[in-house]
Amino acid sequence: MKKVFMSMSTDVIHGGHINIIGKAATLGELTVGVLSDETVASYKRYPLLSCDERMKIIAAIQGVAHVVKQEGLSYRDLIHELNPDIVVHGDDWRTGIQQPIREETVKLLEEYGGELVEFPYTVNAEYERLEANARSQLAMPDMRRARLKKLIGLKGLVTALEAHSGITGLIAEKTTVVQDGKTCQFDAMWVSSLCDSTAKGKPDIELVDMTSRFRTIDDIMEVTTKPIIFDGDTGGLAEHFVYTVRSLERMGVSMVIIEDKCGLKKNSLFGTEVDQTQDTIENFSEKIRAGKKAQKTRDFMICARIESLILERGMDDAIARAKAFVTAGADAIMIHSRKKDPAEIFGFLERFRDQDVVTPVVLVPTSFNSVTEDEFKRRGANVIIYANQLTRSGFPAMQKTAETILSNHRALEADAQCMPIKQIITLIPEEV
Ligand code: SPV
Ligand code: MG
Repeated sequence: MKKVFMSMSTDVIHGGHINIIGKAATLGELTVGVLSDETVASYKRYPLLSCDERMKIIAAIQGVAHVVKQEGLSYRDLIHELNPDIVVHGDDWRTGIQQPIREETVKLLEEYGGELVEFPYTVNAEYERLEANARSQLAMPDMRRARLKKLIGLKGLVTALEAHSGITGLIAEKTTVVQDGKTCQFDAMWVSSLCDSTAKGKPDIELVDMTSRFRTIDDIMEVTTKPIIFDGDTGGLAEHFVYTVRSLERMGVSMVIIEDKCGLKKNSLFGTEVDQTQDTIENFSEKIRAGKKAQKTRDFMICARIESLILERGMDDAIARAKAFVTAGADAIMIHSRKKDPAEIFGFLERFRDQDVVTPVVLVPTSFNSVTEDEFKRRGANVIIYANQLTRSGFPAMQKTAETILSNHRALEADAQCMPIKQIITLIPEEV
């Protein structure tokens, strides 16, 4: 009997899936690779059913002889392990994001005379409706809020990209790259005070008020489903912070990060070039305690951001603060540095992980940007925030276009720098 292999990512099983399984089973003994949660999350959307549950359901379908877990979109490992005579897939993967996976599979099969059998893919309107429904559920406050903690648990390390508007939110939501048989997407979005302020032409000094910051969150939330980490600056007075916590929770934000500074806050990347005051451990701990007490849901996270390295107060101070803030109830710690050399960040991670192996650590590698996500993960970090790169690339591009038009007294020369008009008018999907 021939060995047949196919792969499944779905958690919404419909007649089309049963049909393709039935057809595959007529070709031989069928093994189904069930995509891991992490793979489904980075390729499609966060799965509504866990991999274990999906494996149980698929194993019970008539025609399925075996189920195995498939890590990654690539068939490479399982083809090497199982040596199937036939791989079955719908013909929809000839184009789009799965095309390179198809090409790799064809090559792997050719190596030993295996065969690819493709069945015509049929669009199932009911499935499309359920899929759209599942997607919109992910955008609802309870689902969205809870997902950051789940993703940290699932992946160990998650990434967040800065978003300051609906369109930057869409970029963070949809950008996908296929690499080594894996799809890469950002896991979450960072609503940066620097970029939110910059987009409004204002300095990053807590001048843009909370109502306006919430409006930005709302713009992003309206068109996306991914979890949001909110830059809460200093959190303001503890008496005000409790209201911020409640509002963010209600909106479906997953985490607020507040920094242990007080008085007129300036952006950390100025370091000691400007006057900045660090809050006392006692005051800041009190603010964290007040926030945690105000919180209504289990999944919302308050992250304490430590500015000791930015303000050159030393590693001992940073470590003492981390300990105190976790004791006060902080769900995560963010350590910041503006040095290009990551040594002090690595030093912090080593010392912090000696005393605490569970509390997630958040990093914003704007200056120490040579380190890869894998290395940060190995050293004990859990959240990597790309805090300002869209703003820093988008605004210069606009400036250059403005200059090109001014210098030429017409727009012709600027056209090459612009997205074609056809593309811009179809860029925004009608439904998220
Ligand atoms: C922000 O993005 O607003 C931040 C990170 O707070 S940093 O600019 O590095 O301080
Ligand atoms: Mg900020």
